[in-house]
Amino acid sequence: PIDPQNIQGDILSGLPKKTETYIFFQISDDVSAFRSQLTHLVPLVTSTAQVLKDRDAIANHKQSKKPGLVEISGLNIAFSQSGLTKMGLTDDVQDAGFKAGMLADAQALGDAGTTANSKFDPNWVPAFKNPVHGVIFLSGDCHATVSKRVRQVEQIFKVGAHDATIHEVLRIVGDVRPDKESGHEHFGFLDGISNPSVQGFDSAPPPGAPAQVQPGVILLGRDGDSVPVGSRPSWTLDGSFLAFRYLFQLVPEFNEFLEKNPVQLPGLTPKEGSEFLGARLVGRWKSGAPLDLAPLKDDPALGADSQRNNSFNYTADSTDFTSQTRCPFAAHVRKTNPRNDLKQAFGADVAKNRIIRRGVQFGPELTELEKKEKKTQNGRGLLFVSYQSTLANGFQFLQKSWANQETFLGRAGVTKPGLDPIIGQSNTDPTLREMVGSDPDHPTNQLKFPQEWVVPRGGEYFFSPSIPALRDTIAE
Ligand code: N7H
Repeated sequence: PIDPQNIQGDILSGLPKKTETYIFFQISDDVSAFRSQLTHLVPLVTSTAQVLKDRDAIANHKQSKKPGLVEISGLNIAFSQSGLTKMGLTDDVQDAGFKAGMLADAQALGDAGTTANSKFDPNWVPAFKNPVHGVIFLSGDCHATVSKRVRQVEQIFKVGAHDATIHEVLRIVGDVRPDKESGHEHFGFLDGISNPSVQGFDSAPPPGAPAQVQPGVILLGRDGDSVPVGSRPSWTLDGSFLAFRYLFQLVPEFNEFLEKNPVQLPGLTPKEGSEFLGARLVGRWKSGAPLDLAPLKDDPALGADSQRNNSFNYTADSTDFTSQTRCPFAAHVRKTNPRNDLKQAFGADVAKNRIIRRGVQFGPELTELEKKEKKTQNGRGLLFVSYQSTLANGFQFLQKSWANQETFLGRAGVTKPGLDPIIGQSNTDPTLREMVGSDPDHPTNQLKFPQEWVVPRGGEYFFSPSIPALRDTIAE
């Protein structure tokens, strides 16, 4: 059975956070000093068991109606293949994507870039174009709490001293958005609603919601892992691959597109038509209410109700599989989790392609100038994190085989639903950025996108080891 003491807290529960600092680092050449100092970090690594306790404390505090937030902090650590290799951990974890790293995958992911001497160079920030050995991320209720934790980490690895054992290559601070926008990503949509419920850990999902997945879809070495149990190195048990993406969002530009292209239905004002278009692109309204259950009008009570807001399967009526009346086939949430569509089309189960999404927003709220000029002036977006036991079934598959494929998931009458309007991308043919189905009354009308609104600027594939593996195998 799964022991919550052994698993890093972000994977199955998600570190509770208002803010989160990511420290991307390289390990110095004094690898043995690094590995011995790591023994001091291990006790600070937040387990799943600790997160469950922290969540109880947060719930009790809320009930007590005391002001402010409970002081809570969390810390997790993950390594890339180059980091494991640097430490001499060269046994084969059996994941081709992880071993090659994200930089080698950038072109295949569709990231924009240039090619010189047949070498692809993505438009990424420099830090991710060089080896990043690992990431330590620290979460908390406020910046002061996280800063205290950051200082502990810096002391452990002697950051700033001549014999520092880590060299920080990039630090990114993510912040949950303020007030009413809390939990909403920068385009304004409630996020973090649909994550797979894991057998042996989560309680049963509400009726109508997707079935539980086997733990091995997320955790290596558990039932449901696509690599036969027992054939990966034993220290990888209960670890998970962490795909990190540094995604910038062009919010005023996205808003302007919605403004200029409202869905025209009788009775809708232009403003309502624009909101409707946004919902058609995402598959949910800003409140979180899914189009499959609320096809014509937002239903904020539905969006906020965790017992109902994920209880759909694109099977609302028997004809729905071939109809886009309720939800476009290309809508972001339908592309990245087609739920029952896969069974209808191929008799296939979507379970092995589920990912657990964590991550947090970064960057400031829109300024008045940005609103007025409809042009991004400040970097903002999503620090995307997903967990899966096989990258080729999880993040890589969702991005390459679903979001970026205009033919997915074609069906009667609609052979090319188009790209995922939010994250779909093509670096070979930019004119591919289009979809059909945005207008429920004219489901074959094409809608062309003048640009991308989500711009990847880097990332890496990491491995988040179990706590016993950190203690007994990686630290020494
Ligand atoms: Fe997506 N968005 O605001 O439009 N995403 N996403 N995502 N996403 C989801 O259902 C968004 C990205 C998935 O189970 C919601 O929890 C943005 C990447 C998956 O029904 C919203 C960005 C990948 C789901 C957004 C972004 C995914 C999902 C609805 C980038 C993987 C669950 C909330 C800046 C390759 C689908 C919810 C399901 C949901 C948005 C990135 C995947 C609002 C802005 C890179 C699997």
